[in-house]
Amino acid sequence: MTFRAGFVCIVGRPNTGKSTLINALVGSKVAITSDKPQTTRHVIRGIVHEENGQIILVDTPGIHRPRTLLGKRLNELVRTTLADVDVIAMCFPADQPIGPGDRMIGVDIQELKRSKKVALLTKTDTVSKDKVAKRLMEIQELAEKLEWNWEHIIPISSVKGDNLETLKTVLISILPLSPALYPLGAITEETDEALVGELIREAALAGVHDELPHSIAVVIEDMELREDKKMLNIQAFLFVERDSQKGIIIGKQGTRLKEVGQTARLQIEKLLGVKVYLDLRVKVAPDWQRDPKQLNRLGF
Ligand SMILES: Nc1nc2c(ncn2[C@@H]2O[C@H](COP(=O)(O)OP(=O)(O)OP(=O)(O)O)[C@@H](O)[C@H]2O)c(=O)[nH]1
Ligand SMILES: [Mg+2]
Repeated sequence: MTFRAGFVCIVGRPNTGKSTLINALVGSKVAITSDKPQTTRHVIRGIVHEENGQIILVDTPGIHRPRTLLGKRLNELVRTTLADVDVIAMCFPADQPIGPGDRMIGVDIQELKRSKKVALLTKTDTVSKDKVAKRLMEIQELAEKLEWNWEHIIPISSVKGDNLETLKTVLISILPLSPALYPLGAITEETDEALVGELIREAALAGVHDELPHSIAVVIEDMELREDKKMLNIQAFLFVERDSQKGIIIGKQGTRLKEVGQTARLQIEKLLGVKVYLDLRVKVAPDWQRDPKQLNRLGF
């Protein structure tokens, strides 16, 4: 039997279902998701192990027209990540028309001759069969306009699990012949600390609106098992950009922050299999999304 392995970079506009897809394919939550655009802010690898191959999925921030230095850095991060993968899989959500944002990404990936290109029509559970057919045509037309070809165009639903097995088979079939690149059973390279920080951010994103989701950043200040090894102590800071946002995050008499802490704690306990004590505090880092110094400090 032949064995294939390699890197598949998942790209697309914000909110197109990239991270949800990665979690569904890996079968475990390696990337946080939300209904707010620009949820993913780092490159995250998720590894799929099959009998005849290994797919290293690379999740990326959604490419968008940047309005802050953070946005600019995230776009640059995607472009450097893209340069070095075997397959580029671009996501188009079935519930939205193809627009200028997609064409901009199309132009970007057109130049990357070395990698094979696959189009994924995501969220097919949200539209009718007719709509799916129409979108598939539009995706084909986009490539024709840019004078290149999709290796495959595959409609999927990560939520329903539709076509995910087919997608795995297709992806392996176009990866290079190679021995496994990661040990069996490894599903991500993220450190526990990074995963914990993201779970806290995910909990904080739920239920906030407008500009606030973008303004949230989480830093794990300390993470240590208690001496009896029965409890993990975590101290974390939740950064926002303004005092008014701090008030919203904390909520009346601290109720919102408490909810965020509880949701995050349960998720962390599930992930790490140990009881958690979470000390979560809110801090203001004025305009951190636009401030190079603050961005560096927060790891961007
Ligand atoms: N109905 C439905 N919703 C989906 C599906 N896949 C993703 N979603 C929803 O779409 C929203 C965005 O999903 P994400 O996976 O966070 O999107 P993303 O492309 O990673 O977004 P960014 O990281 O911001 O670029 C979330 O609310 C998901 O629950 C799907 O197959 N069906
Ligand atoms: Mg994402």
